[in-house]
Amino acid sequence: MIVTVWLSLEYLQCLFRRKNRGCMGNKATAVARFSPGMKPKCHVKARCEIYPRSQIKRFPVPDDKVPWTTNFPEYKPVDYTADSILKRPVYADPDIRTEKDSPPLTFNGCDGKINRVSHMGKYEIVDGVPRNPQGRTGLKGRGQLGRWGPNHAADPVVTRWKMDESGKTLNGSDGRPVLQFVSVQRRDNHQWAIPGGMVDAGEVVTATVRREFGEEALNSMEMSPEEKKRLEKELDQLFSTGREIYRGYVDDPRNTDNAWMETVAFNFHDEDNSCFGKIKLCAGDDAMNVQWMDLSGSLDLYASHIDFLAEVAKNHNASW
Ligand code: RP5
Repeated sequence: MIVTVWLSLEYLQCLFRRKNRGCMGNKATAVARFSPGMKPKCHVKARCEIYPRSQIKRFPVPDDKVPWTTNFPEYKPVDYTADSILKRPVYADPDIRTEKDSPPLTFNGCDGKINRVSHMGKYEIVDGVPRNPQGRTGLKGRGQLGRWGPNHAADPVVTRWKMDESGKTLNGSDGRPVLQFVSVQRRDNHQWAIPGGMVDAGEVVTATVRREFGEEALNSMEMSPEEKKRLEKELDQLFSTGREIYRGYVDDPRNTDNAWMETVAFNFHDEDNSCFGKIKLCAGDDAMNVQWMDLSGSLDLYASHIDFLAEVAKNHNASW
């Protein structure tokens, strides 16, 4: 189902709660939602041995000990929150375990403009802090993540068919046509990824995908006001239709027992290359490179981004 405007689930939840209405912004206006059936798998990258951008070693968690329901008496997760997070940048929560006089956070709800609702349903609060709904990670605290509980992101999967110079679609070894997507190389770990990013407080996810694509794949932050205006028009066309392909937990290496990434991923597909043909890719912000990359099951991408692409390939009956 192609949708033109989304009203996010979390926005509805906030509306029904009749409080903290600014939580997801007020801009979305109509309901039309695709419900993907994709479920997250058992997290693997969220148990990576060395925590990103640190020397911290996670407590090893074997596959069968990931669920909180499995008894694991020897479990002693390392406690780690990066100094940069403890310094309280705008997007970071207070350290609620030590700053006892800080105002309580509204878990499983909306805290002013901050959305603390999980796409995965209600999460547990244990010893005053949220518990990762996908299970143990070998590390407690927030690591590199600013929020306790869900840290919300949005991911634009921008696709086109791979064509030769005459405009003929090219097939892969399985005989199916090859799709390409806009991929960025992350500055922090040099891994290729979908150009997604964090949802700002009060922002709707449809605005986040557009903003992040502009910043990371088109370098909009470095543009003059005139160039930005022109780009806005092109992006209007580009992002006017899309399909939600995933909503939920991300197997991100930054996840901890108490803080984790969640996303809403959308596919924006340009069937005849009429939109993207006009737009020049240029890496910006957190991205060091950008390129059209062939979709394939053998790609090694950041977090669980490969799973989103598998869904896109399936939807378009593309080579995989
Ligand atoms: C992933 O991290 C999400 O899928 C999204 O692509 C990304 C957002 O984090 P930053 O790129 O802003 O670090 O979990």
